Amino acid sequence: MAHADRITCPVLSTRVTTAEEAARHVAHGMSVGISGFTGAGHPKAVPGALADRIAVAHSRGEEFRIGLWSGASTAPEVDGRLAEVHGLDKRLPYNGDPTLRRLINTGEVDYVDAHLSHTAQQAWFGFYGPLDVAIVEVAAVLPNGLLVPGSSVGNNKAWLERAEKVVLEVNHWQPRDLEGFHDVYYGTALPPHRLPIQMTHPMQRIGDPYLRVDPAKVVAVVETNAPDRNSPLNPPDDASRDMAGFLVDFLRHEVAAGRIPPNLLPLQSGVGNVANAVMEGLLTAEFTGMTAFTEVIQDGLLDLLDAGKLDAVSATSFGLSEDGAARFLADPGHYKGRILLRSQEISNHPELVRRLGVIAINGMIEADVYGNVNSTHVMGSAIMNGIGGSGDFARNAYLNFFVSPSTAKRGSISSIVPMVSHVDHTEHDVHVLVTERGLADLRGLSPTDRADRIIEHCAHPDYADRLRDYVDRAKAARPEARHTPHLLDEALGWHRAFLRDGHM
Ligand code: 0RQ
Repeated sequence: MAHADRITCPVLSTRVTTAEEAARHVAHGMSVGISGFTGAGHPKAVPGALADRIAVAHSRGEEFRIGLWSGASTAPEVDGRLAEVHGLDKRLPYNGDPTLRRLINTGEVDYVDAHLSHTAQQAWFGFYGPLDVAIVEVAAVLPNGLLVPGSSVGNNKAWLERAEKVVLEVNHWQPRDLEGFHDVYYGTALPPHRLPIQMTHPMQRIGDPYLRVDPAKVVAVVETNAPDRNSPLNPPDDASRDMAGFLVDFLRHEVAAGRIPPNLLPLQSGVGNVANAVMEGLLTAEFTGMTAFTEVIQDGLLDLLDAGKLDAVSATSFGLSEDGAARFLADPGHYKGRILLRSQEISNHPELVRRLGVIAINGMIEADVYGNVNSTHVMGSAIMNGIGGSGDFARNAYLNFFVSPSTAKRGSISSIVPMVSHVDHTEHDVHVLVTERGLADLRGLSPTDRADRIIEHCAHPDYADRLRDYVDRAKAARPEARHTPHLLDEALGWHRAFLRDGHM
């Protein structure tokens, strides 16, 4: 792991040290900004060394907990380790780690679940208080001190700018050829000095290929050679394939109706198996010349690039399986010029999502009969992951889809309910719902027409009659209040029943 080829800046090469030494710059009560997005580009060594320090401090009866800010989800060696040692008191803006989820849900860790496009701006203007240390993974440090980013950009620009002290991890696993894959926008400013973002195509470059850092702030440079998390993707099951089929047919229908062009509009898809199944569906569909303006590059997007169906993709991060990563690492040059990684404030920017006319596809936990969507909470109170980028894209998309199996927990929960137990996307933000039962196009419909369509096309047959009965009785109960009919005593009764009896 000779650092000569990766750390060529004379000033910063004098700061090379161990993860243990670097972790000493973090103390109890500090806020720490780390790189990382969906298991890609997180620091691999310093968080573990920090967790060890925290465990030792706790064993001596000393307090040691920090606030942790990231791009999005990280990996077990970051969130998992720091949660295991009870080293976190605050976390933002997204978490997908099960150990940390438990601590958030028991109230040990304060969690600020925020739109991913908002965090950089909110941190920059001090909404979260000061940022003490940034720990950022990069692929290389150039002679002039510029940084070649790694497999995600996330909030790295903001953390490098805002933090008092900076720790860099230079990961030899990240391909050196990543240089040229990034586009980091340095044009953000405080209103009224903010200018329109000059982008009219997903692949337009508007920034620099490098991250900047003030060398005077860099207190440690740590070398690593460790892979991204590369979580496995299950092959799509029948339900995912059915949902993908409905969605692709609907796109076909929209093209035929002249509402979207034959090469579609830039695609955004959430992470997970349904999203990947949709990409698989597009692989065998007739569309060519597609583009993606999205957050995360999963294997399905690589497949579409390889098949020549997708021209290019703009994102903030990779989120590949082991196979996908191996394919990319075998020949990064094959993808150069067709993949651009940007800061998440740009990859998810509402101004750009609206301008480009994005088609957004995201998962949900539940929807109600009127089209409100809950993406984050189980039974109203327990957080699953977070809103992530779904709100950035859904509200501003030209066309959006929310997808989910019609039931959860082996049929004991209906994903279509009388009233959602938490709202992330209001009825106004939701265009199309898809389950394995069918697809409900809600555009232009009144609430009661939406209810008819959702129950008919998306609800599971075990629950559909009861949903219809709910709406009918709600209409009858208050003839003067039939716009969005509800029975307030019953609206959350299905959730109550599940908590009481284990079945809706
Ligand atoms: O729990 O694993 O314990 O069984 O939720 O559900 O069906 O596997 O679906 O992995 O696609 O996740 C909304 C959570 C869906 C995800 C959500 C339980 C279910 C299972 C997962 P178990 P599935 P997915 C860009 C976009 C918000 C962020 C976002 C998400 C688990 O899509 O986090 O969109 N979205 N980001 O059993 C109780 C219900 C349930 C339920 C599912 N109705 N009640 N539990 N589950 N429905 C990416 C980023 O932002 C980074």
